Amino acid sequence: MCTTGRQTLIGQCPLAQSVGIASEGACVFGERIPDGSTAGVLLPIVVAGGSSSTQLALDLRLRHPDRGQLKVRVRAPNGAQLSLHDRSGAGVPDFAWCGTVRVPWTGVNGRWIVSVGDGVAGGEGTVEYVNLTAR
Ligand SMILES: [Ca+2]
Repeated sequence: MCTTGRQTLIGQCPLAQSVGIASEGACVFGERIPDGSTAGVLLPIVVAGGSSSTQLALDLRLRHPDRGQLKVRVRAPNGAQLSLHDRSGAGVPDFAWCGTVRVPWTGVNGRWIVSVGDGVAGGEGTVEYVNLTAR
């Protein structure tokens, strides 16, 4: 479940439904992705309840006319960077990730940052939804 503003979403991620969610992540709706900015938009999410976890569930939905302009990264609390998407799929609209992110260490609590960069001027989009929880 994810609550923000006046909206509550439940069961948006089929994978998340199959496991107990130990903690709430965070979610945003309609957050603009800066056009022509490789730094992009940073979405900090504090993960709790995962002191013995090596995996997280990530549910990310982007609306954009061309996913080939987008880079999606996740930065762990320890500074490690994971690349989830790097400008593949030119001309294909939108991008979604709903699945497991595995890390080579134990304990996933702390402040994570999901970042979405659109380094190509022209064509802009929004982050429709993001949620990151320990599994
Ligand atoms: Ca663009």
